Formats: sequence, structure tokens, C-alpha cells
Amino acid sequence: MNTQDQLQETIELLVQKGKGILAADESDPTIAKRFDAIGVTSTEEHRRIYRSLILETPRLGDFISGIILFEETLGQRTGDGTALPELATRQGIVPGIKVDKSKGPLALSPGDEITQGLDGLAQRLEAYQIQGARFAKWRNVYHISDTTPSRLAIDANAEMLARYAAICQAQGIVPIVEPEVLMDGDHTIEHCAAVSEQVLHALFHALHRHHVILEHTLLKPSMITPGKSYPQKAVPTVVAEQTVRILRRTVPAALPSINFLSGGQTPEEATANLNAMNCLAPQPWELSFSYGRALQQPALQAWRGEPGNVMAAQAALYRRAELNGAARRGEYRPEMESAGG
Ligand code: 5MM
Repeated sequence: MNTQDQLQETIELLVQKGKGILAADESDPTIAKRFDAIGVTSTEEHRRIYRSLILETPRLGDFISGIILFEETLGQRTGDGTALPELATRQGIVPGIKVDKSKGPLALSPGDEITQGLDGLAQRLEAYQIQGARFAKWRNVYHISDTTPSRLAIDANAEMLARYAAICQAQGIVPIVEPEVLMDGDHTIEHCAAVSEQVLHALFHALHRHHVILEHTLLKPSMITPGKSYPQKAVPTVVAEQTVRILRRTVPAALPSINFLSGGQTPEEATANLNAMNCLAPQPWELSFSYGRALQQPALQAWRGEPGNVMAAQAALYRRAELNGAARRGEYRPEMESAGG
């Protein structure tokens, strides 16, 4: 199969009605934080057990079309020796890989950050492909304050994301581009909208300059909300209107799907906000999810590292995926949160 056909096939597998992507690509420091909260030490074996549990969830592929894995997970196996990417494929879930090497300060630009990982990326992708990865993800972060993100941070980060995306596509790997405008701070929803608009404009200009094929690219943005410390939360209809308004101004119709991150929203908020967007008039792209915390939090709470809790954790994950599947179709109702739905 040539590279273009490969990209097209992966896109068709990832973008399916009623389904979204599960982000299980927490780096070591991040998964350590998640495990700390449930009293589990983050050893390689515990991470293997937990991520096997996720992928062994019966019928997870009903609502999950792709899973983003961390490099370590790509090489891990279940208790019976099945490689985790192979297990994903058996569930009808496309395995993908986080390829950025995490963020750090942007030199001489106080308060801004930049993501690294371009060196050797083409070679790493070849190895990941052999291990089963068909798509990749790279995350940039933007801090909202009176002085950030600076113009420099917006442009430099857009350039990095575009170069990553081009390298992926050259090798037949579908890139997910993730420009995360962080929720930290007490900014208004309007401030978040203004920053997001600039970030997305710069990103799509850079993708164009680097010859990235939008038909074979997925966008993973944050929703437009007030900052976490802003005194009032925005209701789902307001988040939906603000988010879709900015996306319509900045994201070309050629892009097949927008898969949101949850970014610190509760599982219920993330589902309700996605649902509200899918209740608006039809959009040029699919509106879906690529949640990490908003899908996994209830499963982690149910598991707590106890072998006897595995089934309960899987049931919690399946339920959250099912509710987001409903939100994908605009059919979620908050009453569905109580058992049975
Ligand atoms: C923003 O984080 C991404 C989506 O997760 P949430 O829905 O929880 O916001 C997530 O894929 C993230 O990029 C990975 O967990 C890797 O993050 P780190 O910080 O470990 O590189």
C-alpha cells in the first residue's frame, strides 16, 4: 500500500460515528501523579498491569476507535504474552504513539514553553511503525496570562507542530496536532477565545507552509472555557458556542475530525460540553474526543491497584466511553450518569 492509501485507511478507522480516541499516553511523571492519587507506586510493572487492564476492557472498541500510547507501552505485553498494540488491534482499536519529548521553557521568553522531540523523529517513527503504531500525537502548551503566550511562542510552537506533522505524513503515519491552551488561571472565556483564535490561525498557516495534507490530519484542541480559577464556570451551551465559533474561523473544512482534550474538566463536564457542540448545527468536521483524564479517572478510582477491582475499573471505563459515544451523536443527557442510563 502506498503512503497516501495508508494515511487514508488510518483516518477512516479513526474517524467513525459514535467513537473517539482514548489518550493513555501519560509520560512517567504524569502517570506517577495519577497513580499517587490512588495510592499506587508507578513502577514499570504497575503501569503494564494498568494499561493491560484498559486494553482488555471487553468491547472497548464499541466506542473507542484509537488509543494513544506512551513509548514504554508499545513494547509491553499482557500476562498471556500479547503485545499491547496487538491487543488494541484485536479490539478494533488503532494503536498510536505520543512522539513529543515533552515541553520546557522557551529561551528568552519568560512564561512561555516549547515542546521538543524533532531530532531523530523520522527514525523513531520507523521503529514505532514496526511495533504497530499507525498514528502519532504531539502536544504543545500555551499559558494564558497578561503577557503570554507571546507572538514568538505562538509562531515557534506552530512551526514545531507543522514540522512534526510533515515528518509523520512522509512515513504514512497520521499526525494528531495538539495545541493545548491551558485552563490554568483566572482569565475570562473571551480571553481564552482570543488566544485560541491566534494559536489556531498560526497553526493552520504553518501546516500549509509545510505541505501537510489536512485530509490526513486530526486536530486535538482544548475547548474554550474560562480559566480554572475564574469565579464562574461556563455552562455547556456557552462553551459549545464559543468553541465552535473559533473553530469555524480557523480550521479548514478539509480536516476530517476535531478530537478535544479534556484538560482538567471533570468527566461529566467534558461529556456535556462535547454533547452541546454536537447539538449545534452540523459542522464541516466531526466533533469528537481524545480524552485522557475524563475517560480514565473513574476507572483509576475504581481500580486503586487491587486485582479484585479490575472488572469494576473496566466497567467504569466502558461506561465513560459509552457516554462520550452518546455525546458524539448529541444524544447524551446528564440523567444518564446515574446507573443504567
Ligand atoms: C492534555 O493532555 C492530553 C489529553 O489528556 P486530558 O484529556 O487528560 O487533558 C494527553 O494526551 C497528554 O498529552 C498526555 O497525557 C501526555 O502528557 P504529558 O504531560 O505526560 O506529556
